[in-house]
Amino acid sequence: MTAAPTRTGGPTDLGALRQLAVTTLDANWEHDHTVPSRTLYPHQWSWDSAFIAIGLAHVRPERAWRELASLFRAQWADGRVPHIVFNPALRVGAYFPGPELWRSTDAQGAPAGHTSGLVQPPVHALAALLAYRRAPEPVGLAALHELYPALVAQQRYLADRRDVAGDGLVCIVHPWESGLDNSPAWDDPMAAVPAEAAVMRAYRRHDTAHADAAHRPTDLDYARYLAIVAAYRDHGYADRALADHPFLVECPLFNAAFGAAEHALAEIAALIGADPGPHRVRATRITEALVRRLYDPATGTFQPRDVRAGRLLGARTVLGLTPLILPDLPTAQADALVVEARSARFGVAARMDRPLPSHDRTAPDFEPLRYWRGPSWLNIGWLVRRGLLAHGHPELAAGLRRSMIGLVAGAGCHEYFHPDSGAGLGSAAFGWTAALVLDLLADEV
Ligand code: 2M8
Repeated sequence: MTAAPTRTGGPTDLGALRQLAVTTLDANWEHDHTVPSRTLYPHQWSWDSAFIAIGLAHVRPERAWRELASLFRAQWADGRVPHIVFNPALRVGAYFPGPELWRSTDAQGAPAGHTSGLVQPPVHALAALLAYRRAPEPVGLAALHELYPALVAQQRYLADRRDVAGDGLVCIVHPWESGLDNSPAWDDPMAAVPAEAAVMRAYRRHDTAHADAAHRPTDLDYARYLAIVAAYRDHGYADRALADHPFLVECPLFNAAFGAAEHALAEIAALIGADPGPHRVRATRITEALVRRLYDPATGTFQPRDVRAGRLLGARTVLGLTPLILPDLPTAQADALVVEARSARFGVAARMDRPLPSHDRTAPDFEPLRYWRGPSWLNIGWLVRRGLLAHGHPELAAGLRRSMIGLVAGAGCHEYFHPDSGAGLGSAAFGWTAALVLDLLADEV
């Protein structure tokens, strides 16, 4: 196992590690879903639920299916799966921004309960497939039958309503949709969003009451987040008039997940007796569009595209590595991503001396403590490891796996980790960290 310098609080052996992960998931279980964190994120989050279902399938398979089913019950009529499903039992102010800011129930086609109006990377079909593989019976196949139409509708929403540039890729309309909220990837398009930090005096941020403000997005970030939400909400979360929207970006991770979902749906379709053909065709088209529009031969990695400005964004973040999860990524691009992953920027190796960071660790704006601007996150490492396996790099995948297990063994099920010391940061009992470490432990290498 990777050495764990200056970390404290982690379990002592792999059995204890597994137990800690199960206990964390059990403690975060809330009637029909798992909260990412009891303190910071007490509602249901979309891509968290997908990652969590992958881990639950190992230990509480019935809950894995309930987790996905409860999320998809909040799906909108247009097929969008909201990024937050609010728990009505919680007090006003339990999370900011809460239902009073989103006002989803005023929007056409929204469900009766309160949700956000944004989406997150569509990793759910992959999660359903993996959950099925770990726990096929007794309910697995029936659950796939139930989920399949909803998963197809989720993809249809993205393909039909969010291809703003008409190039076959999905556009995200808010940094929150990427899941990597304050990544340096978004600094340029965010700088163009008019807002002033002072507007935050009118609100009470919930996150900074539970986590160190120096580890979180700034007030100016939040002022811009709210301005973008207001722009979308005030158009009823309709995607028709997006040309004037203040933030329009094609994200490599989001689109890689979009393509991976079609690959997973092809397999699910075959399992339930539906036609996998159309999913395979769509998967091929998405990979082609991703390579054509987001691969930058000059840097040898994938870069987000700012659709408003009509150009690729320059920051080299870990987002660029994630198209590796596409099994049909051409060899030239896959090889280039492996070079990028092994570079001093990201340090992936058969024996890693430091965890995979979320941003280029040689960049001047690398911030080891601030959320998605440097710290190491298990969900991203888990995706990159899958990609390395898919493209024939088992030694690198094994190095990354050992590094991730070492992080949790050293510090516990933290939300994110210091990219040098591995110290635990953010929530100390985080859902997807617990779930994904269970999945990593279940694999041999
Ligand atoms: C973080 O995002 C939320 C907003 O959606 C927040 O900062 O309050 C991100 O890390 C996101 O990827 C994650 O899904 C969410 C819940 O864990 O927290």
